Amino acid sequence: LRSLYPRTGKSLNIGITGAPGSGKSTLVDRLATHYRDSNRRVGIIAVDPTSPYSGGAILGDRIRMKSRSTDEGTFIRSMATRGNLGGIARATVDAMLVLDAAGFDTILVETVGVGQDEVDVVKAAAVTLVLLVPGMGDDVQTMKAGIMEVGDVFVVNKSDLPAADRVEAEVGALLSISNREDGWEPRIVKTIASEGKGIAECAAAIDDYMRYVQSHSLKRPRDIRIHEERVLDIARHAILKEILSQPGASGALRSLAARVADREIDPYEAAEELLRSRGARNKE
Ligand SMILES: Nc1nc2c(ncn2[C@@H]2O[C@H](COP(=O)(O)OP(=O)(O)O)[C@@H](O)[C@H]2O)c(=O)[nH]1
Ligand SMILES: [Mg+2]
Repeated sequence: LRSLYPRTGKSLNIGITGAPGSGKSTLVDRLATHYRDSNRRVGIIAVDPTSPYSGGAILGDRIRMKSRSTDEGTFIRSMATRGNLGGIARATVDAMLVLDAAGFDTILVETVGVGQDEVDVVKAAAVTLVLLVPGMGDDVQTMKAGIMEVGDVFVVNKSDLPAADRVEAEVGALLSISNREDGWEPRIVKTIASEGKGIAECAAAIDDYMRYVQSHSLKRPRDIRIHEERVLDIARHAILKEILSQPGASGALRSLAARVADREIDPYEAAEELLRSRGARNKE
């Protein structure tokens, strides 16, 4: 990644998030086709919450995206989330960098918008699509709980189903009371991904946002914010790794934890102790 890094920064990274079954893979496949038609090289990364060994969801995604898988201008990579400490977000961003360096100018990242990991992933994208579908009552609820802020474009997919208009109105109402720091008013587009309807409108909304970012000089501040997070994340990880790789570290952690469990010390004290072991070594 160090040697690749100077070659990165050229791709348009698009995050797509939404509940399982909302049609993310279907939309990604259609968007990929749309971009391929204008000769862009498309990288696709699917972050799936189920392990490839138990759920088979990854194979499912690959099969569903089959129309793309024989095309040289498309690369599909699935990432399994195996519950490691924020590792998936880092690994996903790394995968985006590799595709970027390899000349994929458009990268679509599909994540299930649930955990912090997924939110971290979409925060690293230049533009984020939030998928909603009619008939999932708590979706709008979920948006209030945080996904609202990450959406630059809201996609009401499965607009062939009744109540799509209502979802659109609800999202619109919610958006009208939120006010974004950057002044962008998120677009709402209706799609029927399974029939390829609304895809051009969706791509146009993405373009609109990117133009807005460009014309309001938002790109650099946003990039800096993204990279601040990333540097912190890598540093945090490195510190933990350093502490836990010291000889006897796991034993020391175990006995600290036992003392916390016995109410001998509190967890904050224990954490400080753990950090001190690192400070001591650095002085040596
Ligand atoms: N009725 C309808 N079904 C759709 C639409 N888009 C996707 N689907 C179906 O919804 C199911 C889940 O789609 P998928 O793309 O796998 O969702 P994901 O879990 O969010 O990636 C599949 O059976 C799709 O064919 C749509 O616009 N309308
Ligand atoms: Mg999917």
